[in-house]
Amino acid sequence: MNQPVMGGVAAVNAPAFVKHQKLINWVAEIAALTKPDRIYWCDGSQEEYDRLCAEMVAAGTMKKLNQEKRPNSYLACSDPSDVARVEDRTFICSQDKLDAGPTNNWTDPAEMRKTLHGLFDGCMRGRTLYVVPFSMGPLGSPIAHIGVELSDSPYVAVNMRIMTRMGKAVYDVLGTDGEFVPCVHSVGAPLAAGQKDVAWPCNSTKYIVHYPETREIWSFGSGYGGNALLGKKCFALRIASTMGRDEGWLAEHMLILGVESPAGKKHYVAAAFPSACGKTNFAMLIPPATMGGWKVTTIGDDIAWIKPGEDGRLYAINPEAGYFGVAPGTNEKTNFNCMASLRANTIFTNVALTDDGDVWWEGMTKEAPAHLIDWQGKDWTPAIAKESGRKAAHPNARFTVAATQNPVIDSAWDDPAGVPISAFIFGGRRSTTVPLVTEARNWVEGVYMAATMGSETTAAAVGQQGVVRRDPFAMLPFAGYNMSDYFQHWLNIGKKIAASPAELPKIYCVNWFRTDADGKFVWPGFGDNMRVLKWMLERIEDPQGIRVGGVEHIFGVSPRFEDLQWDGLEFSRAQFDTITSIDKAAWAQEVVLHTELFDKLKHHLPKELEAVKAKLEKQLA
Ligand code: O2Y
Ligand code: MN
Repeated sequence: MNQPVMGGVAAVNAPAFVKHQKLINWVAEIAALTKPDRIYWCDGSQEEYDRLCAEMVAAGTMKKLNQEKRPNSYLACSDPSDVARVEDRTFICSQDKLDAGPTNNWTDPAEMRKTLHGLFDGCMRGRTLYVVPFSMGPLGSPIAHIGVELSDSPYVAVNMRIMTRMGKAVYDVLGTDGEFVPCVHSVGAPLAAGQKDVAWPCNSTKYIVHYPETREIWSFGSGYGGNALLGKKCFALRIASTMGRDEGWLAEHMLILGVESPAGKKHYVAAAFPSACGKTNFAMLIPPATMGGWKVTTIGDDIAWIKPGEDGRLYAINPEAGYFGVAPGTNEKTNFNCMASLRANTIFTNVALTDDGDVWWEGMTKEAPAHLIDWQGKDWTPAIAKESGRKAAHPNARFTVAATQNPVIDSAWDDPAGVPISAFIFGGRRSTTVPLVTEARNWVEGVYMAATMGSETTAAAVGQQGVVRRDPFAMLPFAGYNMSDYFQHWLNIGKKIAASPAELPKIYCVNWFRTDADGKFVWPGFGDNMRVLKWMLERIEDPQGIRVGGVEHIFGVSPRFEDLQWDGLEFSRAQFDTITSIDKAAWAQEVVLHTELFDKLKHHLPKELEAVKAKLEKQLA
């Protein structure tokens, strides 16, 4: 249990189940720096989870929701200044600035260590240091890796229990000398003796720091999401991508889904989309019944770790064990399976509270309730919203829920061996230019598609709306090293598979967001995306395109109208043309933007990608 302060230093008192002396020494070292009042070693039990939640309810950090309506669920509301990932405060502190590349913030590691030492000195005074052991990926899987997060936030401890395999069993895998990624997190709000705490402690100074060479993560000042749950973006993408580069595997911002044909043939695909492109919806898609018995199951909704297997194929795991999804816009129509997942055992953050103790967010129901308490604790009515534009839920409000609550979880989601990947899909939000779906003619062309991917900004992000931003591989904020080296790594993986007996996965580029002359989306999306998935999978089964056709254009191969199954959907040839046409003038402008990106990334930019661009330019000339 909580350990008392002895002579100003909290006793480490590691439990008997911790046999890793280096870990115990590291906890002692961080405690000596941060000076918490107590050290608590998490065991990951349900009893512990319930107790920490009860303590947060007593402290005003969380509210317990109506047990009848939302059993064992909680609402936490953050400080209004601490509501999202802070990309401008996120640093990749490699020894050499060039290794971080032009798309990351960089500071010399020695200088950053000095700054952080100052900030972390005494930053946990008056608080408990929670030792949170976690596995990213199934415990003991050859694709999984272990981390230990030291945090002064009980909210982090309970969220990490949902988002990762967290608890005692991790120590069995670690043994006496196993490797782990050390993650240090503080909300940066020490308490003086007798000082009353606030509901959501945080600090206006924020640092989310990665040292790729030593594989360390240090986070200060925020208690929110990707800034604080360090297994997710910090470890599973930024640090893991550098591990993947060094060890020959991939850490990607990708969902993984299983697709089974009516004949019972199953494939797994991994798909990368920038935020606000419906990734969680795609991962839990319900195929139209009229298509005759296709099934989609979820392995993961956000991150994939992918390693070459002995047979040369790529095998993927979801390193996470839960979903930290955006609540606004989610409803029974957009994502039935997600709503079903949220019926119980869920932590909601920054959504609104109904008068009967349940949750609500914009888009959850057609009609808003007559009265709510909004995410900032203020009275909210539809009339107030109309007058002030004030949202009941923050646009980045989230739910944290265990993957096992998803009714369409794939039976292999926890398989330590991972699942073989048949295709990679890359998509952005583009109202023009990019066709509904394009198959790359080869691996290099597919890597080019992913590298040059762009997406229009939405209201969900700060800044100008509708502007196309390049987001290579949907990894812009998450690549832990130089983006050009990352492209090269993808090319190298392709060469490695090509040299093995295995088939290379096919690569596709999709765009669900083409609009008509009135600015309305033409493609219905959601479940109907199954029609596109079906075309891809049939092409994979028929690589020569003998039975499943397509038409070749400057960018790759796209289906003709007659190549997609239309049962149950009224969709005209003219509509199809609107979302698949290639406008050469628009493509000429598009390639100018590719050139701008390549100019920015010119250090180590692979020649193969420049060659694909040159070929495109030649075709457009
Ligand atoms: O705002 C945050 O901290 C969450 S960001 C996030 C959460 C879940 C999945 N993806 C993302 C993302 O930014 O890509
Ligand atoms: Mn994401």
